[in-house]
Amino acid sequence: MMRTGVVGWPREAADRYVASGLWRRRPLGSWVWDWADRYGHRTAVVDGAIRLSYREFAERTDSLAERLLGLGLKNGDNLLVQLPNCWEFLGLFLACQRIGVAPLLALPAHREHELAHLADLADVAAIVVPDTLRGFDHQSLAARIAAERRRSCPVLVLGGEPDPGHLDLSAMLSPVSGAAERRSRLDALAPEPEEVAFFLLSGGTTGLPKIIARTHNDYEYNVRRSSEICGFSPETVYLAVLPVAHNFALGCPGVLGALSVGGRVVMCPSPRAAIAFPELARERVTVTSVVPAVARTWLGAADAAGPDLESLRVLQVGGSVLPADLAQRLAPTLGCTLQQVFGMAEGLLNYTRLTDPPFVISTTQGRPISEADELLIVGPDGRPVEEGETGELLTRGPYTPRGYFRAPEHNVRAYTPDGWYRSGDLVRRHPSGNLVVEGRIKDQVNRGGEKIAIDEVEDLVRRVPEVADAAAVALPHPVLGECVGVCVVPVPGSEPTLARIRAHFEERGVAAFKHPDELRLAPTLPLTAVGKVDRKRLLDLFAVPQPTAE
Ligand code: J2J
Repeated sequence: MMRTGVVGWPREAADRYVASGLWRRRPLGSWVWDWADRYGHRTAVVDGAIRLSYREFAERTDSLAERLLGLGLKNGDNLLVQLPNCWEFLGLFLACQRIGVAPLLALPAHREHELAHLADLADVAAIVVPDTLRGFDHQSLAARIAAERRRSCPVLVLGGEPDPGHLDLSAMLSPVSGAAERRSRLDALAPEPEEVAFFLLSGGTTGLPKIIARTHNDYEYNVRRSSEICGFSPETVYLAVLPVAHNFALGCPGVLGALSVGGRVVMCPSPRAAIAFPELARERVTVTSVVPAVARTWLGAADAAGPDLESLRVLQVGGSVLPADLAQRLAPTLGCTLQQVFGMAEGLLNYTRLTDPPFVISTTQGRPISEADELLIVGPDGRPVEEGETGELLTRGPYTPRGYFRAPEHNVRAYTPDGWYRSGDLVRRHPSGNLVVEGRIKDQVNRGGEKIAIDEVEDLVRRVPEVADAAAVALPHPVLGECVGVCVVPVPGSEPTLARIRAHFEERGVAAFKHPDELRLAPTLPLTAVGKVDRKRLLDLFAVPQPTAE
């Protein structure tokens, strides 16, 4: 069932990807029994005290898939998922793949502002949330969003007591007998491989988060090729510490990559060293992926405690700039190989190779995973720069969709007419052939790997009654890399504080990582000669400390 608003690959490119064997025309749901048949009694997933074999995992996944059908969900429907790292996420993700329901992967940090928009845009047919998480009542929020939907929208809840009318996700994952018959019933419902398998979120550069539709064909390749490059094998034990709703921990190679080669996945609810290190030691984890901000805290913890990280072979780091000092210290301190990853939910993935020389690993962000990845590095005039010069990275390829989901106006700016994705990243090619990320031209804050659209923040700040005008900027931050600064022109006679502005974000239900970190008040915004906000002068305002009443 084709969804509307999906920008597919042109016929010619799709045929080429199939003919060259990159696209195998297999729906992601076929993984479930491929894995169970091959790796049956091996442990697939560990989550705290829970350990499930591939076979148990397949039976539970299929049982859930059939119960989802029982709720009236069907091929072509979309479902909003907001779950922390837990085995149930994987069961749900794959149950959806069995029946052509596309999960939209929201982050645990998202709140009403984001979720209501996503539920609407994707016209979701069900919502799945934890009861509460870190003190926040997700169940009540999901109920409010479901009530706003024009169609009936069941709410599935993980943990706690489901409220009347809500369903218990754990119960829906309990195995029912008759696995073989159910398997063939569900096989008959497999979606077409060129259809949407699931939705990732883009930090976006304008407005609310954009939705990226990933297809079975493209993501199967994304995962398979990533696993190959990262040397994943049945010996792999992958620790999921970043949210698995992120492309990185999901399929680069992530949890799906580890499972698809018969490895073991350990679901960890937090990247904090105090939580992740004991898991790492207990399960003899061989590989994990983190953002630089987490890597920095791990370095400190490893220095201090000398914990048993001996099993760790590869640490993947990506999502934001990895400072050189950190890059050099990680491998020796943690006793593993560093792999830099420059990826994007929009598609293109670059990895340093495990065999690259150490100086290449610590100073570059890797190279594309596919020979079919097309890259252009262009100057402001849109023409390719000289070899080795810095320019904006444009890309097309077998796992880089040609447009955002249901965003035709934005697509005109974010993609060229012939389908190149404008990454907004400034890169240059290193003599080794790898890419070096030099900066970006998109209006975004990269706060510890979380992407925040500048104009979304500005728009929210302008809604504070005491604010006449506002501009936001990415400020340097010692741990997060960047954080959010806002410069406000107050309404005459008022003096908005940072606390006041943050409270406004809270009231509107905006994800906490987007709340401004620093505030400056100014009589006017600094403007350029053509009347645009002068970001350079804006940044200068933050160089001088300004006492604000908080
Ligand atoms: C500098 N900037 C980077 C890096 C991403 C793997 C890893 C990361 C992501 C991701 C991902 C960077 N150095 N090493 O999806 O599968 C910035 C760039 C890029 C944007 C994409 C994956 N790695 N970035 O971070 O969709 O600006 O994906 O365009 O969240 O992060 O963000 P996102």
